[in-house]
Amino acid sequence: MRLLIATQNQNKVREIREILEGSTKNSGLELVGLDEIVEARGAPIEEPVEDGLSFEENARIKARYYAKATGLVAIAEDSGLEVDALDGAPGIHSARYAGVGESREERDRANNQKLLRELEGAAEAERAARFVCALSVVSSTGEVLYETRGEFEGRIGTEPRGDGGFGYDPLLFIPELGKTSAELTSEEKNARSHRGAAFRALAKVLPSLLATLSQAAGDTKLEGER
Ligand code: ITT
Repeated sequence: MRLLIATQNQNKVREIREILEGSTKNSGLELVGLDEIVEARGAPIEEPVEDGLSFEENARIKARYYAKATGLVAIAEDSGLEVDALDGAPGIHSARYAGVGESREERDRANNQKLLRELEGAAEAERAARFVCALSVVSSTGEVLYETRGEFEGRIGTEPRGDGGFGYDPLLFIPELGKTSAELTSEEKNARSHRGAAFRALAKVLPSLLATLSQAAGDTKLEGER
């Protein structure tokens, strides 16, 4: 069975593949990226309008949209950074917080600069923050099959540190490790991250989810034969 990793963000795709690798190996499951579908079709898939009011709503919007667009079971996630001193901002607006930049790298850089500006003069205790990842799995017929959320706690540093990861990783400092998320190896980040937590929770229920889907597919076939 093919499962779509429904995101246009290649950094997310890389991390999701790493996190799910152990649970999908020899499982009969194939993880497919949007880039493979686009290449096979020779036509791009437009991005959906993410007009939900929460990470959960946006994850579901994306999973529904890409499941419909591809006819596959789609796993989408909406993620971002919540900063306590900013009442949870940038939150669901994390990807385009600074509102500028053509490329992802430019946007990430501008977002990080804006965040540091907004927090200028904020004391350490006010810089508490977390990454959030809401995950939604939707069947090809639009049925929500599974949803969960993961979080990754830290605090916002006073300057970017590290070259790993993407987005706000150079700014999320993890006090217990004395490092930012961008200074962790991908294994270290995945073991603690919001995305790691959400996708490991999914990995646990994947076998029963797939059994339900195969059963449903079998039932439909039987009905067709009647
Ligand atoms: P899709 O909607 O296609 O999945 P996107 O990058 O637009 O891709 P989101 O709308 O979920 O995804 O925005 C996520 C943003 O939150 C991302 O661009 C980063 O700025 C930030 N973010 C999420 N997870 C992160 C992580 O693990 N490390 C650093 N920044 C992260």
